[in-house]
Amino acid sequence: MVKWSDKERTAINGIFASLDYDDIGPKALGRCLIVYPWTQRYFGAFGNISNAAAIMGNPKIAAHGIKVLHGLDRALKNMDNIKATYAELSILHSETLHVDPDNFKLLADCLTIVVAAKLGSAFTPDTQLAFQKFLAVVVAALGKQYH
Ligand code: HEG
Repeated sequence: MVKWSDKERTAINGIFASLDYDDIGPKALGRCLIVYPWTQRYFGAFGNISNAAAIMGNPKIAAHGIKVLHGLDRALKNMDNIKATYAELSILHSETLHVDPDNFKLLADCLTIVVAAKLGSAFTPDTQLAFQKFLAVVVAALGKQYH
C-alpha cells in the first residue's frame, strides 16, 4: 500500500483546495486532446474537436474535463484506498469505453502542466513531488482492472 507523509497529504489537499475545477478541468483535458491527438478518438460524439480552438471552446469537452477533476476527488477522499476506490471506474474505462490505459498518464501529465502554470512559483519541487505521486497512484489504480 502507498504511504503518504503528512507533508504530502497537506500538499495534495492544499493544491486541490486551491483549484478552480471549472477552469483547470477543461484546460487539462483540452490540452491532452491537442498535444496527444490520438486521444481524440474517444470523444467522437462530443461535437467539433477538429482543431485546437474548437477543442478549447467545446462545451462538452469542458464539461467532461470538470467531471474528470471531480473524479479525482474520490481519490483525494480515499487516499489510503485509491485502488479499491477506482475499481469500478477502471472497469468502465477498460471494458465499456476501451480507453487505452497509457492515456491516463498523458492526461495526468497535462493536468500537472496546467496546475504548474496556474500555481507558478507556489508549485515547488516538493509540491510537484506530492502531486505527481498522487496522480501516479490514480493512474495505476485506473489501469488495475485491465487484463
Ligand atoms: Mg475518463 C468517463 C474519470 C481519464 C475517456 N471518466 C469518465 C467518468 C469519470 C472519468 C468520473 C464518468 C464515469 C461515469 O459516467 O460513471 N477519466 C476519469 C479520470 C481520469 C480519466 C479520473 C484520469 C485522471 N478518461 C480518461 C482518459 C480518457 C477518458 C485519459 C481518454 C483519453 N472517460 C473517457 C470517456 C468517458 C469517460 C470517453 C465517457 C464520456 C461520456 O460518454 O460522457
